[in-house]
Parts: sequence; C-alpha cells; structure tokens
Amino acid sequence: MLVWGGPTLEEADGVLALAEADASRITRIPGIWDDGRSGVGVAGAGDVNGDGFDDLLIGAPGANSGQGMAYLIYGSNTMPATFDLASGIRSEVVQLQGSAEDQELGAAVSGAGDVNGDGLSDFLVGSPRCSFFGPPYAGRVYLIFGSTAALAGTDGILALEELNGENGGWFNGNEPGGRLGDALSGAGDVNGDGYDDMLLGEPDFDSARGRVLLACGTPEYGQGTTPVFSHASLDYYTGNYANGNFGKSLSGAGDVNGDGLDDFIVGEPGKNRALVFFGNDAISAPKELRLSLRALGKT
Ligand SMILES: [Ca+2]
Ligand SMILES: [Ca+2]
Ligand SMILES: [Ca+2]
Ligand SMILES: [Ca+2]
Repeated sequence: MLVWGGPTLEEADGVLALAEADASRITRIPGIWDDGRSGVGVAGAGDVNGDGFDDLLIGAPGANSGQGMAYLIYGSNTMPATFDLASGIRSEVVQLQGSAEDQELGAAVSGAGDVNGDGLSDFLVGSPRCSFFGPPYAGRVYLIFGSTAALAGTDGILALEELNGENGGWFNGNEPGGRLGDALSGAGDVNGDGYDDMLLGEPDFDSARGRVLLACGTPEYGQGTTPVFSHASLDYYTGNYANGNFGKSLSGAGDVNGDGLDDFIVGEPGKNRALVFFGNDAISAPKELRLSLRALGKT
C-alpha cells in the first residue's frame, strides 16, 4: 500500500478511509504468492535507476515456500489505483530471486543511500534464515548497486546468486543462527567521507546478544570481481546481554547532535532499551574499531 503525500492527505474529519481513496491518493500493491506475507519488508529505495523518480522495495519472505522474494518497483507519475506486480515484471518491476540457500528473503529491505558515490541509490535485501552453513541459520544480506542500465534480464528477474561484484554482491553471516539480515538500514554518512554507510543487524548472534555490522561506503563497491563482500573488514557493535537481541531493529537517525556526521539508533528489545551511536570520522579503520558496548563502557 502506497499513500501519496500531499497537502490534503486527510479528509475533513481527519480520517483517510483506505477503501474510498482513489488512485490520486493510494496505490495498492497486492502480493503475488498466497502465503507470501508480502509487505513484511517495505522501504523506499531512493532513485535506483536515476530517472528522477524514487523507487520502492517490497519483501515477501513467505513466497516460494518460504525461500522468499523481493521486488524493486520503479517509481513513476502514472502509478495506478492497483499495481499488478506480476504483469509489471519486465518493465516497472525487478523481481529479486534468491538461491536455494535463501530463506525469508525480503524479511528486511532497505535503501542504502549511495554507498559508492556514483549518484545512484543502492539498496539492501536480507535473507536472515539463509542456510549456507545448514540450519540453524547464519543469514545473508544482498547489496545491489543502482544502475541506469537494466538490473535484470528480459524476464525481469535478477537471480541474486548471479550477482558479480559489479552489479552487487552479498555479505554472509559468519555464525550459524545469527540471522544476519533480520534488520537493515541505510545509515547516512557516519564517518563523513562522502559515501553513505549501511547497518546490518544480526540479532541472534552469540546467544542472541546480537550484533550490528557497519558497512562503510566506498568507491570500490561496484568495481569488484567477486560477489562476496568481506565480512572481516566490517566494523561491528555487539550486545552484551544474552537474549537482548541487540540489532533486532535499527535505523539511520540523521545528524542528532549537529556535528555534521550522521548518527544511528539500534534497538535491544530483550534489554528493554535503545541505543544511539554518534558518527565518528575515525570509523572504518578496520579491526581497531570493533567496539563492543562493554569496551565503550556503555554496559
Ligand atoms: Ca527511479
Ligand atoms: Ca550508488
Ligand atoms: Ca561514509
Ligand atoms: Ca552527528
């Protein structure tokens, strides 16, 4: 369901009745698969193809017997009252299809901002039950780079296992059961280098203490020859409390403290709290900045 912004969004009584709203106000986007749970993941993607219209992401993690599907829908000024996802594939829609290892693909989707500085928005799709280690599930996050060229073949399907490092790739979780990709967000530019950064949640890591990986943007994204992005070079933040599920929810926060660097917020619902992390221009030096909350004295 997509609701158009505007100065008269609400009716006179302050209620926008969805059943009565016409195409000038709302576009409905039904899922394709009966048990697809389409809409578990939803996000704005930014302008991925550079046509001036911002684009949309929808995840349907129950689709295809739980393997999951995700859809990139290109924005336009001719969105109908009801958008037919299936017939849009090939033209206005890219269907993002995982490999056999993927499970719950699309449980989280997010715009990433422009991580490689080419002026086009990039985006993230999570597969938190991805089972390349076998169950229990380590998870995987796909990063796909914006392009003015077609992301998919003529069938409209982007087979994610065929990403090649130039058009995108993936981060694999490195702990069985960690559920990397259960939550995802663009972070803005937390280290002030001009490239947008990304937050990858891994909430069941280490007895569900949880972890958040911060993947900093770099012009090297899109120049690679392998689709597997290094997990080892990422900064990360770990929770300290078993079942705290640090990283179950997270979001870029903009510049909360006005220092010119973007900040981010992470939920730790099992500990009944949220934490704000402030941007730091030293972030991205590998290893040394693998900060645990304990190391920061923030237990
Ligand atoms: Ca667009
Ligand atoms: Ca980009
Ligand atoms: Ca950055
Ligand atoms: Ca800040």
